Amino acid sequence: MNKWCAGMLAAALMMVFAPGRSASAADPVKIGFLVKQPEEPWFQDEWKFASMSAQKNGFTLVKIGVPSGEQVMTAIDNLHAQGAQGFVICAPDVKLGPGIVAKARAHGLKLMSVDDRLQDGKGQPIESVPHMGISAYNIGKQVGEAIAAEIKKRGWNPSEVGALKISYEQLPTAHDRAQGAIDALKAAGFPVANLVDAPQAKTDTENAFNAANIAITKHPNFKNWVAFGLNDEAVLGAVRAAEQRGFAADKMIGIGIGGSRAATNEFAKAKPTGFFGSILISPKRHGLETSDQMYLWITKDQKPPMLTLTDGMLMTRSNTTEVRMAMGLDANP
Ligand code: FCA
Repeated sequence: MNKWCAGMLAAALMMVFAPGRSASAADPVKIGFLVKQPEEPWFQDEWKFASMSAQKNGFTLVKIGVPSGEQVMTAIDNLHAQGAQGFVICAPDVKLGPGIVAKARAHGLKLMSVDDRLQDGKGQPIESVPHMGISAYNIGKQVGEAIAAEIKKRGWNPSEVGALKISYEQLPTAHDRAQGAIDALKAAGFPVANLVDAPQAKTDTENAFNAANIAITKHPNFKNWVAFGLNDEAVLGAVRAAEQRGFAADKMIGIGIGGSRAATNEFAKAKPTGFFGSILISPKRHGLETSDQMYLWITKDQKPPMLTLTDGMLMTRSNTTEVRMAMGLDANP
């Protein structure tokens, strides 16, 4: 083989084995943070904390809302074109996992998931992608325990109480959260027959409202209601639907998950609503810590922990500030 051939071969090999934009130590660090529902306060808070990491570490953060699979794929291409080295993602559908992994790899981009863990073609978590999520089942149990305690405190007869499960079964973290709540209610002696499934088509307040509205109409026998689901938006939808049907704060106990503005705005209302509480989870850990980890991975080749599951704390109207401070957050979101 002459020199020219060898050179061509080496160049071809480099193209095959190093398809990403080759990053050198001098390249400015650019990290993407892709979220499925940019309008949701939880994700805005995640972005806020990711921006803090960017400021602290001196990298450029690229925030992209990706409500569809198509937008995810375009966003990853754009990140590559802009010279990013990695990204953190909460995908609109965990089944996009294999496609996201393949595209990240093709572009030589480091990949971490947050909140919703990516799945492979068999519905199993993709364990090779570092992930930070909430300890969904345990947090669901906290919801169920708090609902059961409040039913008892109010002296309600459980046989007259309907329990609305605002469900979104295709998302594993949604399933696990609801299952935790159901198991805790059962353990507290709540009648299983009074559990009412209200599937939502999308994970926002409007779809939760529609789901709850149908379920409540179908069960006129209950005197009081309780509600739980994936997040604060799910429970807020249920609370608004219950209000419309005459179940106000004295006849409804809704406990959400999240604790961002969606919940604190509700607690700030002069008159209590059926939105009794929320398990506050940490947008700081999910936004700042994941971004810090991605930065260290890119700059120091330090791989993030493969799985981190974060906790939550019950927050109600009466202890919003204390609980937020205890979780290392500012008094107000
Ligand atoms: C999921 C939910 C969000 C938030 C997050 C931690 O992505 O859709 O509302 O609860 O998990």
